[in-house]
Amino acid sequence: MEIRTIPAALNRNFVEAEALGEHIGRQVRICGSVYKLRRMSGFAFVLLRTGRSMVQCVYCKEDCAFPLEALAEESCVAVTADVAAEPRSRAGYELKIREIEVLCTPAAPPPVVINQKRVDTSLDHLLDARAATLRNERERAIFLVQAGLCEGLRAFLSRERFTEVHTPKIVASGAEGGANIFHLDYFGRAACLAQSPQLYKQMLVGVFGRVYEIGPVFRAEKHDTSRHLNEYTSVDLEMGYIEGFEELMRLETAMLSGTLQSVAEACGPEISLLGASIPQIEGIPAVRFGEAKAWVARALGRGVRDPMDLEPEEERTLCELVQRETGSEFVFVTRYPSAKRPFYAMDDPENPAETLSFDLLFRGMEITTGGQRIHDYAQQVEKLERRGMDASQFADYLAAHRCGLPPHGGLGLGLERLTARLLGLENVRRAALFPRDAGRVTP
Ligand code: AMO
Repeated sequence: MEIRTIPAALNRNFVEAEALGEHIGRQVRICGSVYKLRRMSGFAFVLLRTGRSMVQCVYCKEDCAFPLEALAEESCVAVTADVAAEPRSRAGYELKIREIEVLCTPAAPPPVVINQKRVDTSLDHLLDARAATLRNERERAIFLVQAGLCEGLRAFLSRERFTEVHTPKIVASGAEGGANIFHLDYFGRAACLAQSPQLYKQMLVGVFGRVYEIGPVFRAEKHDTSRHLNEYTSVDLEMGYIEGFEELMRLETAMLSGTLQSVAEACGPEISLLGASIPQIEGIPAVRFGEAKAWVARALGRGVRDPMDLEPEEERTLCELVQRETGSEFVFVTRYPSAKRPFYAMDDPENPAETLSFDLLFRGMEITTGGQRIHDYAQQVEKLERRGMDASQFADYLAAHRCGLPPHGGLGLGLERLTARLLGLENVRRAALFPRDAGRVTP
């Protein structure tokens, strides 16, 4: 029997596109997909799509034995090329193709043209043909920026000593109430898909002090809107030993400030390709819910409607007013009515009709909900009972309170909404790789 040791080394024979500048004057092998073939007189440009970049190569019949006619767009290839200094090119070098090895030829061309500036089709078709349309440079850039956001968030939270956790998505009951719960038959028992990691992240505050999770959550939204998905990625955090809910708003301000700065640095080419502007955050203004409602009603020239929540139009108007007044594209709305917030929200002891909570709006839309939670066992049981809820249904959650929990709070931020607002995408579906809505479970 032969036993082999696999070394912990990544000595690949291919040069990464991002490192090509270090190879000027040498011959390299590079792999990627043929994004675009542009035939000129006497030569051709072969644009390769690699993991994160587009690499332009030059093909001349005299230098390369491979017949260009045999090369189809979207073929996966390994190219051997000379890296030559070229001051006229933006990269500062040019790749002269010497050999092309085709690793896979597509069985058919993409169902829609993907190698133009934009994919010229309807939103539905864009989403139906995702395997192809995500290959478009702009569509892909959205998700490179989204990955950059997650990287920035993780770096910030890990620096602030938050522990990353992974909580179950198959759960026994809803954490957020409301009608938008997906019910499941779990081997004959009733279960559902997690609406949020809320109850678990609170339980884990008793263990780790500070936790975060970036993961999928599920909401059975029946309405077809441009801001709701049925499965979205929630950036959740929970922090113990807070001295008030404003500490959470400061934390979110610092987190977004640091994350957007790191995204601007890491994703410069994608951001400019998408024509997005990344705000610099030094501080975020905050207004009280009641005052925001009145301000918006005045601006819209009507009375206050739905005194419990902000309507989408009101969120847009409020953002415009705040931006005009302060220059900020973000605004915190604080102290939402207790009647509108879930059972775990801490009411203001001075005014129990209000919660010690907030939403964060960005460019006209809510992207975050957060607040302080009830940490005292008797108080939490009392609030559940006051709402006519059965405390025994929450025994596992309440076990954490029973064992003692520090004063704590946290927030949940919708990753797709943040991405969409940041990149100026009208529909949140554009910021989900494979969105789930009432009419869509494929691809
Ligand atoms: P909430 O239910 O307000 O709060 O959700 C938090 C954030 O998640 C995003 N969001 C959605 N994004 C896309 N599609 C949806 N259907 C959808 N629903 C919500 C929004 C929203 O601001 N447990 C609390 C958070 C907390 O207090 O920690 C919660 O889930 O951006």
